[in-house]
Amino acid sequence: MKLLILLVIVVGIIAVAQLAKIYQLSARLRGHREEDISEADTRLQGSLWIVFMLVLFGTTIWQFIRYGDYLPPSASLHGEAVDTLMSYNLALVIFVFFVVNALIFGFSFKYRYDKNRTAHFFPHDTRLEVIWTVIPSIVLAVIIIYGLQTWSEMTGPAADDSIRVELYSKQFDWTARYAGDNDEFGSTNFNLITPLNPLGIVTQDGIDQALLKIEDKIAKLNNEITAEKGHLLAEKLELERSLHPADDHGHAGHDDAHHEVSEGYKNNLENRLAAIDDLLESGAATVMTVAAYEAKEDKIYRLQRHRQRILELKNYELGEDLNAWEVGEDDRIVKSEFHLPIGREIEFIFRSRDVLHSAFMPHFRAQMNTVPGLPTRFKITTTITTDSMRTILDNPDFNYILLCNKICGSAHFNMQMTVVVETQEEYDAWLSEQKVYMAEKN
Ligand SMILES: [Cu+2]
Repeated sequence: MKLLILLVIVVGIIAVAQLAKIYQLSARLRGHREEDISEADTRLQGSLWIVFMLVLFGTTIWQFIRYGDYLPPSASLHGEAVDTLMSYNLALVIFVFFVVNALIFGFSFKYRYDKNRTAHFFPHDTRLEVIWTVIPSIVLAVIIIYGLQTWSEMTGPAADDSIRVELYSKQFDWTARYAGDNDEFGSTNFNLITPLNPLGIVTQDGIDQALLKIEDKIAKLNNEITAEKGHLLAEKLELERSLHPADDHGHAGHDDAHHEVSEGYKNNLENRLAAIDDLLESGAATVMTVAAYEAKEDKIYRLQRHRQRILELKNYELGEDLNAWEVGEDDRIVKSEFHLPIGREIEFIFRSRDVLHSAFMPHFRAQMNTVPGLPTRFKITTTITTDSMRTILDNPDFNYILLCNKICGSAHFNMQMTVVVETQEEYDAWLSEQKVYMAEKN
């Protein structure tokens, strides 16, 4: 069947090519040149411009009717400003679109070839040049100034009574952080990031935890390399040489003196030798390549440096300001869903652990890149609760959403969080139930 279809297509192409050839031949026989175009042809082509223009305008208008209302109503105050800005820009673009296309297609039709018409020589007109330079400049300036104004309102300083929420991105999830009763976020340091402290909040607990984790890792690596067979054998040889110096002829007198002083030391060596023999006989000794051994040594070195950085942070960075250690202790950490009260100004602070992500909350018309090492921010004022929006959209399953809008890796699609907008009382109740930072440790 497929072969048949292919055959029909091939035969069809050959037929068309042959027809074109016949047409050329017959035209030549009739004394026509290929480049001569009949008046009927010109009229047809000219009318086709108009037909195309009408189809283009028609489908554009149809798309606006069909898809123009693709967004649910804005659920934030500044979202309304963004929507107005977008509508204004869109109206302008549509107006220009219709004018320019009407001129292009209309003139193509009106000035189609006519052998009785001679072209008018019109090389330059200063007035025309000024008009089509100045008008677009003014329009563009208005667009830019209006856009900048809306932008600076969204990113301007937040009010004192605004609620601050930190959104922390990493491959591949979001974490929200709320300041505790002290209304202040604890400072953070990436050196302190551990599974129990994913945001690296600086507190005594956080530091102890990170140090413990590092000690564990160093101890484990140390065990691995001290049980290496080649090194054990070398150590054994060394120990045996120290324990039986008699093998080393010519220094007997000196060794006797040494023997007297270090009876305890000798015991230590013997114990170590016995331990090595146990390891070798039990088969617990490992064999690794020189490269693997050195890689582990290098890892230990880097962990020690990490430990050093934490100790320095402990000693110098916060130093005298004892309060700084406690600020973060009541921070609340929230995963998978976060809540906002209705009618309040919310200031979002965005941070990223690893790569660029983008926090996108389409219903609030809010989007901001999250940049490693550079906190970004954005403020909105909520206007519609989740419940009201469900009624408006007639969709009982509707939820506001935060999602990542920057392709950040393999599980990017899964990087989202539900946002719940509710009354102040509901919000307060919810927040008080949220996990206090590292609470499970105490
Ligand atoms: Cu992402």
